Amino acid sequence: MAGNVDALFIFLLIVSGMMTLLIFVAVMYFAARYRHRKGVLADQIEGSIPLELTWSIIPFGVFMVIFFWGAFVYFKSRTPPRDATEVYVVAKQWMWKLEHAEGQREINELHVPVGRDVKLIMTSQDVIHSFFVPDFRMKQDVLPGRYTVAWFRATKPGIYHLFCTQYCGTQHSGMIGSIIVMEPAQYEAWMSGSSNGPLSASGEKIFAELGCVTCHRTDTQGRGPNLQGVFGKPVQLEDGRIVTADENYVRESILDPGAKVVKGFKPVMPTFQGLVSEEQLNALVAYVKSLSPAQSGGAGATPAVMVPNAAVKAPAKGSQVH
Ligand SMILES: [Cu+2]
Repeated sequence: MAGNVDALFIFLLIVSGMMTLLIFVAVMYFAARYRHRKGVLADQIEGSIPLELTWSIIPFGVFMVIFFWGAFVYFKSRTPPRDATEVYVVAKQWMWKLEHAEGQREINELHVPVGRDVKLIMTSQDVIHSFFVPDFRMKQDVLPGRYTVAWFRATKPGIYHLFCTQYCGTQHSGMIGSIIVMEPAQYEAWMSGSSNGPLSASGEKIFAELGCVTCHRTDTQGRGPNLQGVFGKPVQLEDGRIVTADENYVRESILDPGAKVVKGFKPVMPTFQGLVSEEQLNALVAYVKSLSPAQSGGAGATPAVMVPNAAVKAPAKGSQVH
């Protein structure tokens, strides 16, 4: 994104610089031209339509260019590509804990291959932090209690600074790290080092240990929804709303199961608030995500609504609340 951001920034600087120059020159010219002279009375000018139109239309055009250009850059930087590699980030006073979807864990360091899209799914264990990589022109606040997302694609191997830019306590200034961008071959070698197995596999283990499997069965007989193929799809809720099953939805459903109950189910799930760590939550989210392989299928994936418990009669066609 650096090239895009810089081009827009330089354009803004040039436009601002030109306006500043124009205003200063005009102030000095008018001050000299219309200075007070003994015995000379000023002409009263009642206005000029062409002049007013000119100074309305030209700035309007310039502002619209800035608006659309800025919106384009913003949407691009806010929308992670669908096939991006995922890295889970947990911020805490005062360090960054990172875990690759493949299972590698790191502290204050993130190794990535050059040329690959990397999506960061971030949360905080305590206060608000902010993930800032100036070289990538990328900054995203990291909040407790929810996920925020950012992405980048490193284009040159090297080591880049990572800062926390949200004042987060005594050692805030020490909350720094590096993004280490490697050649793909080098990265593969690094990857083949220590690993705890894929994050989704850890999630599957936690899913079994916490007994989630007893209700979230892979058929339609469970007391909870079958989670196969749910991630990334719209979900119809008991109160008629339709939400998308994204990372934040899965997270909320684990910590506050009563908040969004799936249509056809009872709010019987207990909360896991305080029972699972941020890392375990990330693993669970990765696991639920791994149950939807169509996720990587792109925009063509067919939307599906969670299948309610077989005992509850499915709503007749066309009667769904939208
Ligand atoms: Cu911080």
